[in-house]
Amino acid sequence: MRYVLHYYPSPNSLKVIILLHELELEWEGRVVDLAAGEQLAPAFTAMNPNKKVPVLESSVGDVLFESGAILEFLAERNGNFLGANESERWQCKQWLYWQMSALGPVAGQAHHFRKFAPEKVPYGIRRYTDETNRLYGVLNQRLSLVPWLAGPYSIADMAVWPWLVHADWQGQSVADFPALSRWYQAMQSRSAVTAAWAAYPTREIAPEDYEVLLNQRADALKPS
Ligand SMILES: N[C@@H](CCC(=O)N[C@@H](CS)C(=O)NCC(=O)O)C(=O)O
Repeated sequence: MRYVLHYYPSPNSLKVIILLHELELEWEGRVVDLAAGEQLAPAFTAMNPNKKVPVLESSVGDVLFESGAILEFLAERNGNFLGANESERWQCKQWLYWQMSALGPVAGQAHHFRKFAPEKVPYGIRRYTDETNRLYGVLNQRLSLVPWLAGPYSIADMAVWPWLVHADWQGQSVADFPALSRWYQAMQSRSAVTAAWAAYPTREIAPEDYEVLLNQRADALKPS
């Protein structure tokens, strides 16, 4: 089985790249240039009507979007990183959904208001900086009880770590949270994480290049 990952150097893509390395799968990465609007092209929209990366294709015709679903799909198909028993599996899903519904969207808004918004909105900056800080505290509490989020290492850890590599964009410091720091370093010492990070092109994109990302409404969904 071979896979193609349509991605961009962003946390939601990095989590899938880590899992592809952990599972030692055969895969090829194709960068979708978001600033150039490649995610709006009909060929991409046919794979993901939500017009966002990542998207995974398999050599037998599977096409999936939403990074959490992609992580579950690959982990289930390969029988690894989901927890070893029923209780761990539910812990894994619980923390995965927490990342997808809380940490990702909130930290993403912190990136937006602190780094990319064309106007400085103090309420938005404060709201998302503080809520991200609270979520780091939630992680710290959990990780003071268990080595990894689900107990054993799982896709939940792979989903969360990429959101912490940009802690400075969120006005946070992982070092302020002792248990989280211990876990963060344990993540960094995994060879799959190192390999994923090494191949992850960091891009500094000027705010004006984000025009296409910041100004989409429903009419951006019309076929072009
Ligand atoms: N919930 C989605 C979020 C995907 C997402 O927001 N992707 C961003 C990059 S991190 C994107 O493709 N943005 C392009 C756009 O908004 O036009 C997932 O986890 O896959």
